Amino acid sequence: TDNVVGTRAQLTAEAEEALRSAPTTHERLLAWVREVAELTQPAAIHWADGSREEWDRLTTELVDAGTFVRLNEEKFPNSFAAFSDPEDVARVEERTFICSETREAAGPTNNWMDPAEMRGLLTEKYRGSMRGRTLYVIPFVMGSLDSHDPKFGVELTDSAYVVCSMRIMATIGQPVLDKMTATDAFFVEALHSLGAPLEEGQEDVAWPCNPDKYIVQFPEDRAIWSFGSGYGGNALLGKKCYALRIASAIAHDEGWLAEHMLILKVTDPEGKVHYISAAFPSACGKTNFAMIHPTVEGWKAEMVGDDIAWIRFDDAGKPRVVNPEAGLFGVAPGTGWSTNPNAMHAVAEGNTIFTNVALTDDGGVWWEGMTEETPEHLIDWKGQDWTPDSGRPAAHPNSRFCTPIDQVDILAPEYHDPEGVPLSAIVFGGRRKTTVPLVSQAFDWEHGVFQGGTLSSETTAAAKGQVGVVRRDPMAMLPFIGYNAGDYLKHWLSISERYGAENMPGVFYVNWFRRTPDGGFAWPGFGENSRVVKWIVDRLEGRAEGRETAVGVVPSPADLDLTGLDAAEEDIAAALAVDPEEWRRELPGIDEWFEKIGEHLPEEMRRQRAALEERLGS
Ligand code: GTP
Ligand code: SPV
Ligand code: MN
Repeated sequence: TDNVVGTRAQLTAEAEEALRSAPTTHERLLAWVREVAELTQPAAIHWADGSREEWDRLTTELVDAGTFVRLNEEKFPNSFAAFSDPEDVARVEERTFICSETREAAGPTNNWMDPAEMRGLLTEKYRGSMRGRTLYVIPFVMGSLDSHDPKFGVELTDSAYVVCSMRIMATIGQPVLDKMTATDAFFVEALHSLGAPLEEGQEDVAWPCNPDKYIVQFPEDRAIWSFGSGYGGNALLGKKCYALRIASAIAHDEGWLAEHMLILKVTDPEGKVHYISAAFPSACGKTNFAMIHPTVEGWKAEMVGDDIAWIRFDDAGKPRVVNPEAGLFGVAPGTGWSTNPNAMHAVAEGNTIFTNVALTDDGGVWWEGMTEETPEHLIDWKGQDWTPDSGRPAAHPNSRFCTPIDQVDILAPEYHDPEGVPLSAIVFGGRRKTTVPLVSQAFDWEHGVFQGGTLSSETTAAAKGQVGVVRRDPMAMLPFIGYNAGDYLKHWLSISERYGAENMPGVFYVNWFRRTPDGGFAWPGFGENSRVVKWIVDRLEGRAEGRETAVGVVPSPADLDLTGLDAAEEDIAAALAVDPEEWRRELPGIDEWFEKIGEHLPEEMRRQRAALEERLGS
């Protein structure tokens, strides 16, 4: 490969030996590892086999290094807490780049730099960046290794925390490498360095990173270069970088969809099964919805995925969806025994890495919303003593649990099906205090693409930057589209032409976050969202009513099963309201968004916008 340019330096004897005795004969991989090692100058190279022994060794090393705190074995077996640099706590969108050949291909919503220029710039950053550290080679596959077309990747990283986290989030190690080698498979090159070389005798810090961060995707080359951050989607490169940004570019070329969606299996009281995907922006309720504990009688929910969905179409044009991940990287705050017991059970099984939560005095973890009662004393995520009157959160708002998916009691067995599950409906959703009703059904596919393409949501702590600002977030993919956003909307529209309108899933749009005048949530959310799920499935089955509004078909309170719901009638009415006046005030925001997309905006989107205005009247 010619991906890393510049002068070569010698490897350490240990690194040379690791290359000589490599557990693969995959030539491109061997050449690339050598090239990266010569550039980054690690003290050693380690081929991750994904074994339990390797996990035990690395977690012990991380405890010794001060990166991990081993939790109380009785409460959280084989589990650890990590605390990041306070400047490295979330995705960094302003430092994320789509380096396609042309600026136009990246489009107006992505940061762009000429790929050759970026490679040149980053090559200098990577030069010597792994000195004193180990270069870990992590072969991984997104989705099943038994898929007809396994999507391989190899992450090269100098972070043992990343190796341990990737072991939870993806299928990694020797079996993956063996299949890659035997089939001489293509793999996505995913290079990651903390950018914190250790000089001779220099003492390490608990969370090495670099203030100068780059999260770079080269969509044409299907390559990822990440530098400077050790956190979440910036560093676990199989997740957002590969399974969304790179995969969305692959999906565009191959005629499928790589989306920021959970996958939920719903069984109705007659035993009929539907699979539903839902796209909500970061920290807007995907994991919670995926693990919903239904309150409505006779309905059963199971989880297939909580963050990413790959939707392909079979020979008959029917959509089938897989979750390419093997773990959950879930928002801790707000996840508790009352709101999400399924998640709590999963993490309580152990084998979990917590990052930026608070520590309890008995060696456990705590975060806001975990329990009804607040502990009297904690060590907060910054390592400070904390009491309920400290006046600051104990856990960082983007603190996370990283847990194997098979610890979820309600994991649907079909999660393991390499070709996925049939898809009945797509749900879009955002976090809006006003305007957007609890649920609406799109009139047709094109209207659904308009709903998704103009989705709006208040920003959250999942990305660095201001929180609570309303922004357009098409299909909840704004930070994850690996190419031009206008072409992305065109691609969505083309799916129906390509596979047949009759094969398209139903499209719905939800908002769990509408407020009442007193500032509270109009809808109780969480398990009560099952009432909305019931309405969605009943609409698909042609057995629920709704009224046509300007923004889609919306249930009246009488159309929802509200049996046993503890909520005031006026709050429910407020959650379901469609106020044409409020919606007319949305139009300038939509226009601004379309302006931003520019020339590549499909004409159909303008037609939909005009039709909405007409339905709203004046
Ligand atoms: P990412 O993993 O960052 O993509 O986030 P996510 O979309 O998986 O969001 P998650 O389910 O973790 O929820 C984020 C926050 O929203 C948590 O604090 C939840 O407690 C809260 N939340 C989730 N569902 C609901 C709901 O139905 N109502 C209300 N009021 N809050 C919710
Ligand atoms: C998100 O921000 O949507 C996440 C967290 O799921 S991260 O993996 O860091 O992107
Ligand atoms: Mn999540």
